[in-house]
Amino acid sequence: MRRIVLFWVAIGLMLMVGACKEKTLDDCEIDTSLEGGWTLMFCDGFDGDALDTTIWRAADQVRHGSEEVYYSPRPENVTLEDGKLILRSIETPDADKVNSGYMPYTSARLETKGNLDFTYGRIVVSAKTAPGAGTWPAIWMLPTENVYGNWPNSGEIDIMEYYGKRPGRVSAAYHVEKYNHMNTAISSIARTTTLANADSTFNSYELIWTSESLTWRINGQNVHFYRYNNRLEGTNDGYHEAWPFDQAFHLIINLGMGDAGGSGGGEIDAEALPTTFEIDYVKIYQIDYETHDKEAPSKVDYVELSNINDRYILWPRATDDYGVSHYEIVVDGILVGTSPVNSYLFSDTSFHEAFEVKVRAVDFTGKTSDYVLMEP
Ligand SMILES: [Ca+2]
Ligand SMILES: [Ca+2]
Repeated sequence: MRRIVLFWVAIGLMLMVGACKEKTLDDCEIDTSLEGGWTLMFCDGFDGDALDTTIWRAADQVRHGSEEVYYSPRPENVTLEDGKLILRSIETPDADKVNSGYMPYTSARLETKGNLDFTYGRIVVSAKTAPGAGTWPAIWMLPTENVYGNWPNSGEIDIMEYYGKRPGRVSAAYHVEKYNHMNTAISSIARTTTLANADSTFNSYELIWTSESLTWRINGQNVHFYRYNNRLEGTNDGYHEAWPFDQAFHLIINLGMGDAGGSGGGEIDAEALPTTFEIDYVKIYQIDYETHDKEAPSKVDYVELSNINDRYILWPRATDDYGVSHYEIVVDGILVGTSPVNSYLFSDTSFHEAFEVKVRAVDFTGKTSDYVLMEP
């Protein structure tokens, strides 16, 4: 897990504030920790003169799906203005139309892949979406390594998507192997929230990503929730078919345009251009376990063999003061595997012959519960 700990920044800011008391707080000085042990791990208030390219990589001459834009790192498309990150979609200048592969519009797409990859955390983004038919601004996350296979098997988390063709609403969603828009009703993986001022003012879009669940919030109100269900999932490929969210992910912020034939922005209203997707700040918190976590996890109530798959065992979740990292599965005294969720899929049924199969919970500081034996 990569951590960019900003304690030295906090100390520097405190000194700066002390030196010039008139200064108003900038975004990264506000709410530097949240209840529940959440500590600011990364913050960008976009207050400087130039985008921090050690974190944000701007796509260059890249098209995404059937969108009608090329993403560009040019200042016309991505810039900082008045403490805001501005992604701007414009009609492609005539000078750029010499290339036969040009798209009618250019826009911007930023990602943190390779620079800011993390597992679990609380991501808060203050954003104003881009008005105009055809816009498709999004704040989302993809896995940095496709450990469980290509999309959607390794997962996708959409913190916020907006469609200019239907203003006044925003959407939050997840995509995994078992549940995605190709095999599942979109209404069960995505939640749409009415937000009349989405494209006229800044709203707070938040994802609370723990080892157990995803919770989406807008302006502090829960709008969507997802977690692994060990009675329904994990029996075919293992837990990752429904919960691939135990790996490092990175952030993507882009202003998509068009995709008229697909599920995206739809037909573009050229009269609405240029249009901007604006970000006031991005904050990422993680729990400071070493400081806060004091208790070992509870032991699980029981461990049982599934009655639908004889390679699959399951148990109720353990509880912990700051969260369970994973479970350890031990067969006749040998650690055979770990699982971030409350089930485990064996590769074969030889464990049926074992003297004992037992499971214990481990928290993020390494404290462990007592073992519980699988019921005979
Ligand atoms: Ca700002
Ligand atoms: Ca604990």
